[in-house]
Amino acid sequence: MKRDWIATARTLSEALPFLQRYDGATVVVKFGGHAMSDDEAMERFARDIVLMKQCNVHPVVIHGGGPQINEMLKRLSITSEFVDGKRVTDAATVEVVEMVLSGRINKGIVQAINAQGGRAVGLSGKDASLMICEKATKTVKDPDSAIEKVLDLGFVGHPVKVNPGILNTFVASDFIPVVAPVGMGTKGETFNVNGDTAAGAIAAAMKADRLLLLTDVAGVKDADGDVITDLTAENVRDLTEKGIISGGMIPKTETALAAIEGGVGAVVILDGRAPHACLLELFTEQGAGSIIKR
Ligand code: X2W
Repeated sequence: MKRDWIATARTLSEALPFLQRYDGATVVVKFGGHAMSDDEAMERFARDIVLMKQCNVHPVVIHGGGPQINEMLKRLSITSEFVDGKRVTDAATVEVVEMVLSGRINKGIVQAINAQGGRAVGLSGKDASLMICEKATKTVKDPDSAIEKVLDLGFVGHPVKVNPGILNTFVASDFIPVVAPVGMGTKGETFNVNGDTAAGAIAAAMKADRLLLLTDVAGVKDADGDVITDLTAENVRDLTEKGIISGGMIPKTETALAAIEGGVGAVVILDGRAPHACLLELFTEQGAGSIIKR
């Protein structure tokens, strides 16, 4: 079949208002472990990121890697469990987490971006003291006695101070920062931070224009299972109270609310497995997933 080049030119022309709207914007992109399902998905993602930077839209990539950590822990016969979407992380586990996130995954994304002609630089929350953490705490109520007890999640970190200076330097140049969600404690500890939490905290510290949370679901769904394209913080709180937002979506919407509260322009929850999800959201009329604004 003959290719319709006029249609291609039209598509480019239609992107003009969006390119103008996001000119010079900072867009924090959370790339989850599930979204990097195969080499092709990785290549497409990398290409979108390089295209953004080429168009003077400044991406800051924060990645996850939950499934890849699971795989490595399994190989090493280390078992792990999750509480509210957070991995209970003992001393042996945090070593593996840092090796997988800061090593294989971070360098894999850096290499994929550079293979598309970008200039990616990989770092973790330890570099230039980017993300200082404290031990995360989790209290649970015993259903029978209603007595609250504190669960020990080990080396799960809660970001208390983000120093985005290093990222701002990259944004102002032609480098693309790629950040592994590993935080540092003030007493020499290494902390495992949920990728969404890290992305939210970094986006807020940078006062990013957009935070894109690439996941493996199409967005926030209503009671009928249809994606809600536009939401306010108020809508999110209301839907959560009604139990319509539940399960794995809760950490994402909580991250979104905290990021908006912290000064991020808007947060989009979208399916990272869909081809060119970032381009669809930023540069087309239709957009993608669910956008949450103040
Ligand atoms: C995550 C870090 C990786 C992550 C973990 O250990 O799996 C905590 O749960 P995804 O792919 O974005 O889920 N950390 C504390 O968040 O990966």
